[in-house]
Amino acid sequence: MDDASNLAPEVRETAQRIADMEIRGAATIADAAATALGAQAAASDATTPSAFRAELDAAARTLHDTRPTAVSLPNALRYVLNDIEGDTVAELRQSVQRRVATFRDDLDDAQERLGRIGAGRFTDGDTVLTHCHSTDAMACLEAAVEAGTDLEAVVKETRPRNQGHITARRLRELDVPVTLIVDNAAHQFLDDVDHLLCGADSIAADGSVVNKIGTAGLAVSARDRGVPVVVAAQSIKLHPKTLTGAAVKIEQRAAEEVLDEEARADIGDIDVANPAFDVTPPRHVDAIVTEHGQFPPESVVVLMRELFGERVEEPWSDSGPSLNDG
Ligand code: RUB
Repeated sequence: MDDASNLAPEVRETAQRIADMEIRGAATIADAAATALGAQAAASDATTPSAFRAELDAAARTLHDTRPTAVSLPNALRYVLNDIEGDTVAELRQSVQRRVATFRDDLDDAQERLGRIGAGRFTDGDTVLTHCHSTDAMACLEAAVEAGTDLEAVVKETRPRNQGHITARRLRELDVPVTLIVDNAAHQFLDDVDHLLCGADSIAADGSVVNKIGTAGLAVSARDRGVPVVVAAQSIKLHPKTLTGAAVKIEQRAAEEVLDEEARADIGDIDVANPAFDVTPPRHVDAIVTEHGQFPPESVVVLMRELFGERVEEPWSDSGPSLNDG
């Protein structure tokens, strides 16, 4: 039966935590979504293969509908649900669980490999400017530090959610000296840094990089000052649907993230816009670092075709329950 009442509690909980940004960042969201599909497979008491598949599709829809911009989420769901094999519920369950385990291992491997490749961009004494918190970008910095490279970091706060604080804490743990700055100070610091390093939520076929709001303006400034703009993004961030002309949807988040009730009461009735991501055109990006090597943004399409071909179907995408149903 394809309804929300068959959703495993782990699926509901994961979906809620992604929507609330307790689970955040494209790679972490992908990992959590795949894990939740595994939980759905384990919890299912479906008695027929078609009922089992319908439950997984419903779980995938619920997870998919949480946040629209990071393509790692549908890519993870597609990876787990495409090519599951079996004639019985038990075989299908095992197949899902194998695919979840492989997906998660591959995700870890990819990040490690990408980190080693990205680390090669840094030399002793370099200062790196970061934006938001990206585990792919951190993997490059971690690998560099592990290899003995002396780095410093200028970390942007990244309003409104201050993900820069997570980056600052992680860099402190690595003994990298950190200077935290407000977002508006970034331009001024570009003369003091050697690299701009950020992650990505989605990369389009033309090499445009969709990442946390503020990336695009920062990349323009960095380019103007001759600071290389490096995007660390494992291949799960490549958006296969953009091969066929689809646009990446930019998430608009709640006004309360920008203006709390007290401030609103003080200012009066105004509109607040809170786009969570923006699009950096390929001409402002020097390199995209993936687990398959570094690419000029314009050539990332070759990798995209190689990895995804034209397989962009979403087996879960018929209408079905959302978080608020059931
Ligand atoms: C996070 C963000 C990160 C990318 C890459 O936005 O924009 O730069 O997701 O992260 P939010 P990672 O905090 O709104 O999810 O490299 O960890 O996948």
